[in-house]
Amino acid sequence: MTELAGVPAVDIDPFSRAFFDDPYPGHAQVRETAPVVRLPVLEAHNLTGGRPVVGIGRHEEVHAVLMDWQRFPSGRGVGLRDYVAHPPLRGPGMILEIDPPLHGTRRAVLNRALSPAVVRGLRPRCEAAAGALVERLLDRVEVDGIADIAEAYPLGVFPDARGIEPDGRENLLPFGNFVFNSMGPDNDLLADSLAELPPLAEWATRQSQRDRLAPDGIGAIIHAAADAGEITHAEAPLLVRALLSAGVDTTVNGLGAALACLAAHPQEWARRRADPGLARGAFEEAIRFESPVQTFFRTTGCDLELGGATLPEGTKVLMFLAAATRDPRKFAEPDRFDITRDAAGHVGFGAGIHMCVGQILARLEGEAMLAALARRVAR
Ligand code: OVP
Repeated sequence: MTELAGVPAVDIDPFSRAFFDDPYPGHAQVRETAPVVRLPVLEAHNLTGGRPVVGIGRHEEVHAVLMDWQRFPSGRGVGLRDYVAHPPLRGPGMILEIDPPLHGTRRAVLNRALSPAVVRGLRPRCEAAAGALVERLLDRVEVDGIADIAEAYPLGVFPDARGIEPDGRENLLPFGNFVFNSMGPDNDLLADSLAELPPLAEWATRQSQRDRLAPDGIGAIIHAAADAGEITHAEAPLLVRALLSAGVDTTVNGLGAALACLAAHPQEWARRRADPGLARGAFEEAIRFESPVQTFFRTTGCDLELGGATLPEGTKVLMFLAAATRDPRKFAEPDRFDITRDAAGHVGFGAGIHMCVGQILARLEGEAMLAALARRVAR
């Protein structure tokens, strides 16, 4: 492995169960050690053609890398694998791992499929579903916030919006799990996911064909773009499928984060209940506080300098989004959950050309669920 002058190593495995169970000390270590740190545990997996793997946890560098797709492209994979040497474990990343100009063509279609107008049309259904779920749960002695709300709600609402049939929805969570596990090294989490993958992938592909989709859903809008010649008929089902990869785990994590934060901070929940005007801020602060997507990689496209470090072409750069959203250089008292703070500029939805294309729908789901709870649940 090449030397990287002046770049200190941090000895963490950010894709291990132990790290996921308590990521905060590791985030602080990456963020406070240096603007750029070396991650030897990830280098040892030999998935980067012998090139370095570094991590960044400060808002300044994470934001700069997100904004700079020319020097930090996504096309060599946003996981640890450098696709130059190690082919993707799943079909081509249709948008997440595509650089301009092709990225822009596909993004324009998804922007329209998930536009404010489309999401506005979904609002009544989302609100009704949230209200109905809360009414059902009120009869129960005990409610598991993750299984019964954070998972149950998006699993009901999102596939409906996208327009898939009810059978096989139990595949959505393990499929999303696989997608995110595929970003890390070859560890036990990925092995478990790969073992159950074949029927899941087949199901997801089948659900993305035009004849399986509701005629008035988000999926149908994407297929219509192929009729208009914006994208090809081969690309359309793959882009529809990407919504299954990207839209489920993320909203489950976001909603779960919001519930966990508001349960742990009863005074913030009381403020939210008293003032529906805080709906937007409460969900946004939860996204800042926990960052439903914890990390993504970029790959340096040339020799370059970042945060005082000189990095060779082909370096994998792990952006710790969840560390950057708690960077005290950017947010005062970052470990305080405060639904009235200005959370703008957090990178929980990313930034730049790849910034979350589903964020309007994600906010609708989060705000609708919290509103339904606020009306009926005191603590
Ligand atoms: C959070 C995301 C996540 C996983 C997969 C994809 C996108 C995809 O486009 O395949 S964004």
